[in-house]
Amino acid sequence: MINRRHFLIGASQVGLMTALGASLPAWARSSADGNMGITTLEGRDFNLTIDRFPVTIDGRRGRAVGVNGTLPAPLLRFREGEDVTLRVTNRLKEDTSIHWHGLLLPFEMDGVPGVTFDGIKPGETFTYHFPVRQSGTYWYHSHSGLQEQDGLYGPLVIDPAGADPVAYDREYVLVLSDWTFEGGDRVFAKLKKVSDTYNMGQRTLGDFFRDVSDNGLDATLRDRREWGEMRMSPRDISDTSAMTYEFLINGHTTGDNWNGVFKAGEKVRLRIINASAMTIFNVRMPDLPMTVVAADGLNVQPLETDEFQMGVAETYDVIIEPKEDRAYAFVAESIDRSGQAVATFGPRPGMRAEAPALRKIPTLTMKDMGMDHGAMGHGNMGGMDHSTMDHSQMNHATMDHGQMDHSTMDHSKMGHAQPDEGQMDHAAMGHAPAAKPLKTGPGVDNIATMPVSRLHEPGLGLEDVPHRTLRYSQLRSLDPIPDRRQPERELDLHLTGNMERYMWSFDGIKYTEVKGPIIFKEGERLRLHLTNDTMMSHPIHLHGMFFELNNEGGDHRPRKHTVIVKPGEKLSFDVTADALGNWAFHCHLLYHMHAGMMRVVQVQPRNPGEVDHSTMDHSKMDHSKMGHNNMNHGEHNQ
Ligand SMILES: [Cu+2]
Repeated sequence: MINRRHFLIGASQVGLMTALGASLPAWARSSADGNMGITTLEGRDFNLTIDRFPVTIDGRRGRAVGVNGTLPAPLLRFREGEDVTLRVTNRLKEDTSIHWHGLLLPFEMDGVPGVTFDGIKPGETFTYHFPVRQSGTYWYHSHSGLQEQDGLYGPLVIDPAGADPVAYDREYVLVLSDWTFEGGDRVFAKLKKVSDTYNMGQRTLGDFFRDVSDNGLDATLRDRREWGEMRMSPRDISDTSAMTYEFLINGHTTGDNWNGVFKAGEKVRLRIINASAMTIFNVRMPDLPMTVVAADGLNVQPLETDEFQMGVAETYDVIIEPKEDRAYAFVAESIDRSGQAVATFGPRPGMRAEAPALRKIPTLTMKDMGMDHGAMGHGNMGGMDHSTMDHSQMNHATMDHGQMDHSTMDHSKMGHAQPDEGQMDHAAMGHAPAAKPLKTGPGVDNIATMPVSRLHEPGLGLEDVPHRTLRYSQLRSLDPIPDRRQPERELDLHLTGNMERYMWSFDGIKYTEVKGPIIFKEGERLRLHLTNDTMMSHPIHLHGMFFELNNEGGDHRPRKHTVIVKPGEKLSFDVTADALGNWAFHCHLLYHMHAGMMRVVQVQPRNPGEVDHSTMDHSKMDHSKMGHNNMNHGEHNQ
């Protein structure tokens, strides 16, 4: 297959507009003029300067923190197999950093202050230098404070060393983001004070009467009562919204109308990056099917769809083939439907596609609390008849699962080796997920009592749209996964929070109060189970290593760096600990990470003389001697 990208980029108007854009002052480049292409830097050697600069967003002036004076930061283009050097100079009055999202590199180059290096001090230049070992669509962003919200993010594309299995005539990079004139620090402070500050979708009296007419008075009252007991708003889908955000495509609002051109009949590759701080987007192009060809940078078996949900930090590459002489809208709608960004693809520059109306706000149900009665029959409690259970008698607050602090247990000493065929039965080992020592408390307002797999569902709120939607269960890696071993060890992690107090954590313990990293052993094959006890979707990201999402895809499971865990969902992924060092592992909703939904994974070298635990008899182990009995989980929750 012939890759004509280089020829076309050079000859096309996109290249011309990018060149024009480069001669404009920074504030003009970032918005409102030359709304095509994106500033691009290509090669092996890069100089990036981080500073504050003025931007114009939808005609309004603001100040951004970013790279080389552009919003988003310039597109960096590497080639697989080359070594790259990036000198990053900090002109801010505060520390900064750049993390290369999704890249496989030595951990010292990963750019996470306090985890992999000290950060970049004001006035200092830090030199990143690493070999490029992969290809695809990625991005980069600050890992310091809330700078990512204020504009420090940019796209990163790596061209493959050999032939690209994806054929296309032309390509565009689309960076989706959320911008606030308030600034990240102020937004976070407001959320801490009043967590539903930006909730635009509170239930109304009109909704109540509509529910009564649809579902009857009894059902409506019961539903309301259950929600009331949980003290949550069923429309709390996102804790930020268009109340503070302008949604952007390549730095442009719908009004700014970013433009991409095509010739009818061309195959156009769109490299879509969700570089938001907080916004999960629904992406669609009305009247134009999209063929997904890559997810999180890696090729997948081509899959045609009409809409997909993108977690913060996920990337998707799609091929579109517009055939008509007309403008097409590219729509990125926020998950809570409070706003959207629309760009135009057309045969001529300057066209404007009609922006579709915002769709109805989706409403959460009990399923999103991990309490889906309807799905229980085929959940992991198959056969139980819940219809006769009196749910009202359950007191979640008193469900004390013991005083064990699971997060500090060293499973590596417990010899969970030799699982068979990936079907390890935790219940039989006394490690039943239901016995997870989590309980509600100040930092944990809910525990999913019946988490279910939701990989076969589209993103939240897309269940009833009248067209095809992408589900994680459909994704298949183009190449077989490189490590086909069964996991030697399994870990459980709960995504927890208290929405009213804006506390976010793993296993009820926020990052600043965690004792030590999660230990992986070099070369080890692990399975991580994630259970979402909260009512929100969390895009969970592991640095430094791709993981295989367990979606029944066998040797073609998709390999990802970020996965959305839906409310009330339990999912798992396998990972090979092949990258030594410290790696951040966190929710990619910026304020959730900032509030504490983060851990460090430490991949430790294997000791040559280490005992083979696989032959240990687990039944003789006395857990009471492990010293976990005196730990008070509640204390960690402050
Ligand atoms: Cu989160």
